Amino acid sequence: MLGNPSNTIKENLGQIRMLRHWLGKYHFSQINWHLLGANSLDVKRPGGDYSPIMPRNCLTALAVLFLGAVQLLAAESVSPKLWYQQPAEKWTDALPVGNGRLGAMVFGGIFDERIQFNEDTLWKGSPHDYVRAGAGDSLAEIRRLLAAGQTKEASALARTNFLSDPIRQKAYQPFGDLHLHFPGQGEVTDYRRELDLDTAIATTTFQLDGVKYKREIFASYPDQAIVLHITADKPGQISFTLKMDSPHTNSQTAATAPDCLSLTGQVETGGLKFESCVRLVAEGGTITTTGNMFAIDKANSATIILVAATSFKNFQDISADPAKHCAADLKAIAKKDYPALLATHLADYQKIFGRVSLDLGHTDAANLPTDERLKKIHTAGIETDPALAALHFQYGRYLLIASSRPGGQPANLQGLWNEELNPPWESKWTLNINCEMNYWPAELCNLSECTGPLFDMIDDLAVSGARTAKKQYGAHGWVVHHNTDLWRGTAPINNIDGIWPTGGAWLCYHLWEHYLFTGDKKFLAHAYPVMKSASQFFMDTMVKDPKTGWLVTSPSFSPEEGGLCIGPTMDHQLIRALMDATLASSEILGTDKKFAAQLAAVRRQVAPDQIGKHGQLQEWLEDVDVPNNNHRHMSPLFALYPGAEITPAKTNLFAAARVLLGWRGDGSTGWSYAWRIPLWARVGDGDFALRQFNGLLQKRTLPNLFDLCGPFQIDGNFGACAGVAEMLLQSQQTEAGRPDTRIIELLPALPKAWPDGSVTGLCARGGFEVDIAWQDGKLTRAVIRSKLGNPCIVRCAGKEIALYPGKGARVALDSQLSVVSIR
Ligand code: FUC
Repeated sequence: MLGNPSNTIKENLGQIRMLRHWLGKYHFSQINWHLLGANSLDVKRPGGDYSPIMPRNCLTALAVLFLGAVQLLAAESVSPKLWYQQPAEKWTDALPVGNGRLGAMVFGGIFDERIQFNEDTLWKGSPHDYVRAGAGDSLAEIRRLLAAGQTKEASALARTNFLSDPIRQKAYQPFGDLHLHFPGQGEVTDYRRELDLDTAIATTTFQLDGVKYKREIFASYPDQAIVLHITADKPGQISFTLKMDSPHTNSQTAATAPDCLSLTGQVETGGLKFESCVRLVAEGGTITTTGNMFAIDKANSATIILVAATSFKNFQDISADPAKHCAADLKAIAKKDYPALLATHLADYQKIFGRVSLDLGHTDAANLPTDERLKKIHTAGIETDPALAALHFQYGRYLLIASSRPGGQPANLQGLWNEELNPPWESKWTLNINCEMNYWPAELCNLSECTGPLFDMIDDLAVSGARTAKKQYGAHGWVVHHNTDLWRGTAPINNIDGIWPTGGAWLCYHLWEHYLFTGDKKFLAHAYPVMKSASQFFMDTMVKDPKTGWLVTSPSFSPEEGGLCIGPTMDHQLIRALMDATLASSEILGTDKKFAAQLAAVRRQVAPDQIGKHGQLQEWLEDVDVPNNNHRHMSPLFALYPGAEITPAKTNLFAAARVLLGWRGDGSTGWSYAWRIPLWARVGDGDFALRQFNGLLQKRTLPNLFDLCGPFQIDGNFGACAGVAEMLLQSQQTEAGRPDTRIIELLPALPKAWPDGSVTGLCARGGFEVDIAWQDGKLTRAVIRSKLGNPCIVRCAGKEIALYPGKGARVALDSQLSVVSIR
């Protein structure tokens, strides 16, 4: 290996990324990674840091770069980038940046640049309890009618008396736009617009009249600001005007200082107030401020810093002062110049993003702009461009980092990015698949901290959901139905398909999964009361099915399929998962023995999954499934994925789940394609999983690789990301009778189209990080790093090995799963 022999691949890649950035004017996009030793899997340090500072490491990298530049590979850079040869025409062509709270869509216009931005607490409405007065009074009658088979009457009563007030929840809002106008005309050459996933920087470059222009934009999490930097390769060439406005009618922009513009407004009377401030720093030239506009003339460079805030404090309090928030954010970075802002951003972002690499091979298609690659695979299929599959996977990880960081709101239906006052489904959190799907990649794809906002929301829902449990069901505990918004609405909304009481049970599954992946007992101690309270709701509200004696939910709905009903399969799968997690937690934490005994008694009575007359896993209590029903929701398959109750060890149920999965066929909406990917991976069929991924890319993906439900909806990006990881690594099973011994399955569903490749840094339950390399469809090498010191069984292609790695140990395995080294 070149340079310092103790350097690892990740460190080398980190150096290259940093150096490429520092030397941005050179195009070192094509590097012989072989020279870096990237064909080995000798990864020393999980989650290795990439220092933003140049010194020692860069000398090594410089040497490597020099040699690498001499021997260029034919394929496009390993560095994952989306890039285009023309500006965005539509919002859905623009490129997203985000720091979890602030997001922006960058159009890359030449003479007119638009940067549309969001802040994740700007919503319609105000603190509100959505429970309809007297809703609880109808519960007994709705149940009676359902039990008597009078579904129509039960539905009519539920529709008028049981749904929320108002019937719809509130919508996520756009915040504002920056408009930059650059005087000039003429023919532009060498135009390029890109989003570099290694740096989270969107860059626009072009030449005009012999001058090379460059605009870079990123959203910094540590500095809570969006930063735009404009440069040219000749002095005095930067002239433009800058305006800021908002689609909200009650809003205005004014200059508040010679270098500051501020936009203030209110969404609606009594609603959220908002403010955003832009500070402009120019090197050379002049700045004039006229009313609501800056004019910059003949500067050498310019840096624009945008901060934004609303009056949202929490879901029950909107008395915050957005002006104060903005002022504090600007003050905190007042002394930082552009290189300092950039270094802080890169150090923060790359530490998270750089934990996972994926190489599925390259074809010539990788040299094309992203939109052309997407067009090409419409006819040729994703198997002709495996690097696009890897790019889409890494884009999913990028989007989660950009839309979900601790302290912010969880990624909503559009993540963080929304330009519409009336976005589809209010761009809120739909809990009967979509919000959960957003978080599927979090643990497995080494982005564990991105779950923070989801867990904060669950804490809120346990509060607002306790009100709904009490008023609407007369029950202890908490409940949330199929949607929630900024005001943490928990009552059933929209129509009778909103009467689905297991949203909270599904959310709690993420708490438990977080523990399984991290082993964090402090976290579990915090999560336990929330899981316990969610369990209490079902202990109080499940009813006895007179025919079988099982405990079932009533009223409920199998997500968006059939009608109002008693006991859909998914409900019981979710409730069993919740109760099992609560029981396991109480044991791990050594707490609540008496409650655990009561819960265990209830758990034993919850309706089991059933196999119907066609050999299918039933969707409902009755055996009424219609063969080949290919509904977009895969609800009764929760227990196969993301749940873990149905495994190959449960032979009959596994076979029945496989029948239902086959019936469901191909996806339709983006997220429905995406859900099918990990499901097919869980039954070990990589080719069919890839077929779903292919469908998603061919039919439900925009030029900027955003997922489409019908309109843009981000869940499919995340579901596919998790699905690809699930094709390469699974850890949902434990050894029989040994719940502390994880089975780590390598390449459980590798498609034929990806014969050669490698992945590093995926996570397995039990506290492991895993690297895998394969050739000709067969494992060549794997590395298991243990973070917690748990035992595990590593399986691949019918072979297995039991490992007892100590905490911090790194075990390298060969193609036969024999141990090569232990460190
Ligand atoms: C679920 C889906 C719809 C859509 C909506 C936001 O209700 O069934 O297709 O994705 O969420």
